[in-house]
Amino acid sequence: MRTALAVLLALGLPLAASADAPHAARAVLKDAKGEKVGVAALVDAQGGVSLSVKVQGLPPGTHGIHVHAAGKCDDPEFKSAGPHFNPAGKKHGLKSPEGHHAGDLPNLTVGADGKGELKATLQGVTLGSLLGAEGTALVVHASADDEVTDPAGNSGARIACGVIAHGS
Ligand SMILES: [Cu+2]
Ligand SMILES: [Zn+2]
Repeated sequence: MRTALAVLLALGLPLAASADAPHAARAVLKDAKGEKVGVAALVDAQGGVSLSVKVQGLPPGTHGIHVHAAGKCDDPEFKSAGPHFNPAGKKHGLKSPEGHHAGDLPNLTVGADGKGELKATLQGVTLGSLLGAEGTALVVHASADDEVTDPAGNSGARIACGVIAHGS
């Protein structure tokens, strides 16, 4: 992506849409077996980053989903993704009076067909911060996020993970 941009710049082509910071990012969610179970698209929006996630092949029910602070999904338990993305040092939970983490999101509901969708805005976040040196990852959990218990809303095991990367 960077290389392609450099080539375009060198050719002097108009780049109105790419003049400043990154505008779009994506994540491909994979389960512990490495199977693709979803995709997420992220775009800069007013006051934050708007996120759109679509999943398939996940267990039906309500699942916690968060942006985590490291762009790594290396081990099957996805511990490498680290804790929730929390540059402001807040506590966990969209309903926490001392919260919330910048990476906290509403729960993802998966239907009986294994499919689910979530659209939400990460308030006060920029794509630039998500794509920083450490990177970030989107993680889906086995259980619902209670949206208040620190540090992860009792949302249980990490069942899918995708590194957030440049691209649309
Ligand atoms: Cu999480
Ligand atoms: Zn959190």
